[in-house]
Amino acid sequence: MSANDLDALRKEIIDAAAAAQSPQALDSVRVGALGKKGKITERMKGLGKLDGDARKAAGQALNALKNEVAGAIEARKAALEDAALDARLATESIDISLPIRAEAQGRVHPISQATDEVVSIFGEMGFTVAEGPDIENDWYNFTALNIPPEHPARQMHDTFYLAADDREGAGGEEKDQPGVLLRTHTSPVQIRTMQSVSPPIRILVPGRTYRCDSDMTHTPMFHQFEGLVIDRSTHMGHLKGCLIEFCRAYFEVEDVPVRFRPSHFPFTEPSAEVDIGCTHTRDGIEIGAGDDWLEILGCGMVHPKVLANCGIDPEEFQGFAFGMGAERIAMLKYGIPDLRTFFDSDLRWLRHYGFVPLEIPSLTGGLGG
Ligand code: 2NL
Repeated sequence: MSANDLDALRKEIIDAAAAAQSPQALDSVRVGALGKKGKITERMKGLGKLDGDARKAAGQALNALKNEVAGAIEARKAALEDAALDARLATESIDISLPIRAEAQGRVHPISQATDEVVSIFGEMGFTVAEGPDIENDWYNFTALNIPPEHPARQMHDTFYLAADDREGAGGEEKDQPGVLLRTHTSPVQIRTMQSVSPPIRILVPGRTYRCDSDMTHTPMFHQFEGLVIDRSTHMGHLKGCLIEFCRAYFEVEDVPVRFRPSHFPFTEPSAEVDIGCTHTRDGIEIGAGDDWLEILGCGMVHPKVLANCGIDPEEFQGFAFGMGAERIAMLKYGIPDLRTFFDSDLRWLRHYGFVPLEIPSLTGGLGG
């Protein structure tokens, strides 16, 4: 094997590597030169036939050639990979100077907007949000709340009871267990919270609720916000301060008149309904000073029996609770005249009454609406 021979082989392999246009083609060049039956490998095998100094010289020359060829193949491989990456990046490039398209399209539903606003107001006062299941049983929805068995709310025509066959895992012993229902208020969430965490408690509970009722002013599914505060010395003054502050923040009228009117709920004692001042105008209702009153929420001091039902000692702790209809307070603030339109999924309605997503309500940034 002459030096000329080796030079020719070197040129042949290095030219082939440089000409390879793909990793596969390059690998064929590698196998043809350095593989088990490759041209360099075959020549290495032939070294055994030589002897002494000739073998040593030829071995060194072949080794040098092998290293040089391997280096050239590696370099070509890196170049091919770079080129492939450049090509991919070129096809995947995006023009970040284009305007965002979705911004002008989507709208936040007034119920979501009202929820964000109410959560933000009570959040500022130290409340956290609590949630729970829509499917409940009559202990959590009624019994724990001191609502007696003969109470009208428990009747079939006021509450959606689940037929045994519709229940998860129906059959067996569960089939005989009565009173699985769709919650008629969010209060079961407060019951579950009182059972599982020890006071002090300060929670706001937004959520869907269900009643077997459908006409101009009632829909079978609607939304509520309820709140619960429990501590050692929570009293009626805290209830009043908290709810007056809420009315002012939510309706964004600093001196809106607020009136507490005695009322009755089985789960609170004493109980009250809260009205705010308003004027009826040609265009609808204006919130603020005026000679009319508008009922917006119910509240009271949690009944000692309700505390005891949840394992809280009424001698040691007391607290207040409140509840309001989400659709109702959204209609009042945003001037939406008809409850039923909330559930029509009409995009023209949503474009009119909906909110721009990036304007997130906060007390400092403005609640919007
Ligand atoms: C209304 C009145 C109210 C409550 C809800 C409540 C919950 C527990 C204990 C005591 Cl666990 N009370 N919730 C209290 C008073 C009134 O809602 O008019 N809602 C639309």
